[in-house]
Amino acid sequence: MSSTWHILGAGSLGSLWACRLARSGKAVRLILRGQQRLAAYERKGGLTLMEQDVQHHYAIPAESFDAPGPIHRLLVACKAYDAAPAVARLAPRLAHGAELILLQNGLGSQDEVAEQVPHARCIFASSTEGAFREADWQVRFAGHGFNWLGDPASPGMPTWFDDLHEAGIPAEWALDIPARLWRKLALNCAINPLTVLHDCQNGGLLGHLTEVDPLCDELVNLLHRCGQPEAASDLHEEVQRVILATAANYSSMYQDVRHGRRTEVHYLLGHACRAAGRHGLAVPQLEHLHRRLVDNLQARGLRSD
Ligand code: NAD
Ligand code: KPL
Repeated sequence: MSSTWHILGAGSLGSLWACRLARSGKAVRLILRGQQRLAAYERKGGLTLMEQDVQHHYAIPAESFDAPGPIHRLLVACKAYDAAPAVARLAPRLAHGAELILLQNGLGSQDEVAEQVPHARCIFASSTEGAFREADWQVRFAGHGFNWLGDPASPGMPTWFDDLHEAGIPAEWALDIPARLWRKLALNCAINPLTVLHDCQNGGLLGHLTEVDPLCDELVNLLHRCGQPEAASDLHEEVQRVILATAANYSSMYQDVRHGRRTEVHYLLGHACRAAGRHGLAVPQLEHLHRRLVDNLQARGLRSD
């Protein structure tokens, strides 16, 4: 089985992973949307990673979707709403037993991807690292963090896991990956939409704790109903801790909105509301927040799905 890391989505996180894997000597290939993007990339000659004030260039090979050759290991680094359609286009190239690592935030996109590739193993990831694009093919490593990877369907650690340590990618194999994804989703639901609605940094929510707390109450009930008691434990305290620790930061959803980009709301607050509906659980605060957010996004001319 080939040990090449194919990377789908050469954006912020995909480029960060690609550069670190390539500099540790791993075989890496980027998969780009089409011939035009491929030509633009080849003119640039590679990816640039900025870390503090140091910049390094990595001449990582790239190909388009229809390149020949099977794919055995695929890092899916698109946004949640792009992941399943992108993987569906690549499905004919995925070898039997191929492994996909899904970096998407939130929940729901992982199952959408898995439906496209029943012959592949889907490994879910939850990342607290931070990266953003400064220009095309140039990414800044903005926040050190950690990555948890796991497979809810099968506990065995993949044979390539040490590649991550060798590449300096901080990671742990997590048997409780659904709980970790739910916990992050709950934090994102309690913080991110309110930062958009109040047009504030995370710390600005200290002035709106009367809105944050009832959301946490409903999220705790929802997590219990979804069989995720671990993810519910001390949620109120953790939300306040994160608000304080990231007081000067703008949430990822705030940044998407500020840059006029589509948000991942469907896989965050949208997923929470749909899950509550499936369980017959009333979540009026979350529903109301979702409606306000959708209205706000639509008023800005942004997609709200
Ligand atoms: P991004 O928008 O910077 O990158 C996504 C890339 O995927 C873009 O380059 C886009 O062109 C590409 N893409 C989309 N559809 C494609 C297709 N069909 N074929 C080829 N390429 C395609 O996004 P990002 O910030 O790297 O986020 C990716 C995921 O990681 C999101 O779910 C995000 O929530 C999560 N995440 C990001 C960070 C971060 O700091 N950036 C941190 C934690 C989690
Ligand atoms: O993950 C986050 C985000 O901005 O997406 C935090 C900092 C936890 C806020 O919800």
